[in-house]
Amino acid sequence: MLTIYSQDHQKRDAKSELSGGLLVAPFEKPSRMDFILKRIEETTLGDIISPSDHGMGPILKIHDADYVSFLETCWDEWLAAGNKGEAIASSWPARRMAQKCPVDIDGKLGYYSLAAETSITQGTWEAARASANVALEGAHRLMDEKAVFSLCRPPGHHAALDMFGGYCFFNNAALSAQALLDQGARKIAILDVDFHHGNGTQDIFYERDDVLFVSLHGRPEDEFPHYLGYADEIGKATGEGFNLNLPMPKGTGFEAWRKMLMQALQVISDYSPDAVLISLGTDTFEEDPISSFKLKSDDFFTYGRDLAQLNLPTQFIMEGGYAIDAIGVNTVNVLQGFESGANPTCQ
Ligand code: SP5
Ligand code: ZN
Repeated sequence: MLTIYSQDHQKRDAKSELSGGLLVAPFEKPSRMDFILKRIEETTLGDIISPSDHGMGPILKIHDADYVSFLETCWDEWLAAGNKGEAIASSWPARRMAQKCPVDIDGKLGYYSLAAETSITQGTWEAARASANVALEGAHRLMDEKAVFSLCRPPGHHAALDMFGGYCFFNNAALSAQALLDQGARKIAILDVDFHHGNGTQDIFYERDDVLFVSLHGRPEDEFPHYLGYADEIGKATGEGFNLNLPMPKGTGFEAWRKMLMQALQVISDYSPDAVLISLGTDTFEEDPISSFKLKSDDFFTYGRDLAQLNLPTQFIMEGGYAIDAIGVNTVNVLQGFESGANPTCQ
């Protein structure tokens, strides 16, 4: 399988994440990529290529232009205001307050964010742009390849039209889905297997029927992003019936998770899309430090093989996964499982 990767992700190297009342070293860190790359090389999964620059056009089809400008200038504005640490939101336009973007940088940070754990730092913009290019290059390559792996960092599925958070800035899966439609696809399915609900992806396509969004995740009663991901969110207007949430309780193991996956695969298959995008977070792993499902390393191979049953052009887009020692094996197991299912004779 072809991998698309840019080392510019390293420019996102935040020092602080608000967690448990402390500023800790972020879970979403550059070395995640090193472990995945090492495993790709060990297993000779396939070539690794760099993306070309796809420009701002595709990004502005998904994200609000003022939000994009905010991401580009946030760090400079934060420094110009005399701040010493990383840019972190500390107040929000909550219920019954005006939903107007202020001029002040503290006001803007709250306006354009959905969580405080994600700081904006020098280099975040460049890394987010590179990650978007990795996704967009994958969409482009999917014309010739049956399956591609966009090794995106920073991740994307929490990012919405005009909000960052959950370690995400641009919604890489949404960018790719739109690019595939613009290349001539009629319908795209996005299957989000990250432990967390893909609130950004859901929101972006909530009123559309040309992108089906299906998500398996920790239920919002228990887990981040807390305020979206319920089973009764089924889409709206033209999009009604094209959003499926499959929330699961803490402690969910592979048997129960795989049953939900089978349900997801049936719904995707019935939709008969031209391609499927997998928002691939491997934070469902039993040892993940911020999640509560119980998948084991071998389970990732098994479900990768299950995904091949769809028999569709497939783009894997990297999302979360924070158990650093196992992230390489778990992630590449999905890809190898997929290949074993796609080519059952060449195991
Ligand atoms: C892409 C992705 O996986 N983003 C996840 C962002 C989660 N951020 C908030 C996590 C809060 C977790 N608190 C867990 C406490 C465990 N003891
Ligand atoms: Zn996640």
